[in-house]
Amino acid sequence: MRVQQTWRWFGPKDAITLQDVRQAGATGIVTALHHFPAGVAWTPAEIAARQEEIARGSDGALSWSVVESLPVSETIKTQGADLKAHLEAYRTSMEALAEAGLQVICYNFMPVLDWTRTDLHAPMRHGGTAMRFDLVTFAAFDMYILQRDGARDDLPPYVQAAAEARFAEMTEAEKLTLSQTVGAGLPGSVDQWSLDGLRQAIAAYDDVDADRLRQNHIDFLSEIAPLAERLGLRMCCHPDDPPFDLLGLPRTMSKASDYAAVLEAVDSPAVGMTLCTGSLGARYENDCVQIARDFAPRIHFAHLRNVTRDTDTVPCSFFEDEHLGGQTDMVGVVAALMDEEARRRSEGRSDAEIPMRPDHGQEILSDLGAGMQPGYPAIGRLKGLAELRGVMAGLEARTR
Ligand code: DNO
Repeated sequence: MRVQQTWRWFGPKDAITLQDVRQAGATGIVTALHHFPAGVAWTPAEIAARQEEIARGSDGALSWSVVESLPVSETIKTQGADLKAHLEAYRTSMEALAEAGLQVICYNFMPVLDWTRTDLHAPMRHGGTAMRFDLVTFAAFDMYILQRDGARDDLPPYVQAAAEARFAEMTEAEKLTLSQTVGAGLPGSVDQWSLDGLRQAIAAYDDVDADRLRQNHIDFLSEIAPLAERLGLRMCCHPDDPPFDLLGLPRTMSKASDYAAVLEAVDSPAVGMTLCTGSLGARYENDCVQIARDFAPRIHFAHLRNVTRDTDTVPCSFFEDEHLGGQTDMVGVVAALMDEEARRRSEGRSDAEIPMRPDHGQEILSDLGAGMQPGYPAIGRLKGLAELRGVMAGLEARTR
């Protein structure tokens, strides 16, 4: 079977074991040294220890195939004081990872918050739960819990009015859960934010508008691309999730033209995209099949996931649908990835295989109440992977 099937594993603390991952049928592990704060160089010893854990826990069946994420610090994103040291630490980590045999490194360039949801367990009609981003609830957080200056100016009037009504109805417990959900740092995010910490982090972007942020991203890539090329690394930027501005902060990797601008500015095969259909799919004009085809040679990693939007507007509310449900043509995306793999193979490229992972999953069956990492339940992801594997097998059979 083509397209390397991987699984995100959060390290020894993950409630899902490597033996579970084997039973799900994945052949590669996606992980990171989550205990290293952004800006601190990863050490060869810790990288080796993680590789050994993976080999030992899976009886040698699995290995670490993708780094997600090597986080880019706020200092690099804003070009703050200590920029040089942070870039140096990043390059040191890249060197150590390459030395250990890792080649694919995912990162993102979202200011302050990584992926953001307002409800981690929204009930679905089938009895399971899914994650949801609700624009009105998020606005209630922004206006009344964070009490951000200027929040109203960044929100459409109808959202402001609805947020006022929603906040008035919320219990204290719901308000607390909402702050924790937005600010508490979902898996893979760089930091855990208190409200004050969040306000300070936002203030660091006072002079960073969208153009500045995009330029800072290009500067960052220009700094690391020559090294990545030399080391044989493939850097791949994850899209903004959700793919529109939040908290008055610019987001500049939200649509095809954003990727085009950055990937053209740093035109290196070592610099590319993490195709996340769930993130991009939350913006109605993002046609993920077209994006997969247009950016194919620069796609180094894929997150396959589906969303259903409440409205075709930007910004909008959405929930995480089943992998083959939702509004993205998943069969079309998988076909595009498989065509690209075939093209690379015909060129004899060593990076022909594009690692993918079933991204997120709804909580179903024994996932419910099991307290796994939000978005990363065992059964929901296993179901997503099985469905995607079925799509791949079907597509492959048609070419025989
Ligand atoms: C969420 C993930 C993201 C992703 C980072 C990549 O589930 O897809 O947190 O890991 O944005 O840097």
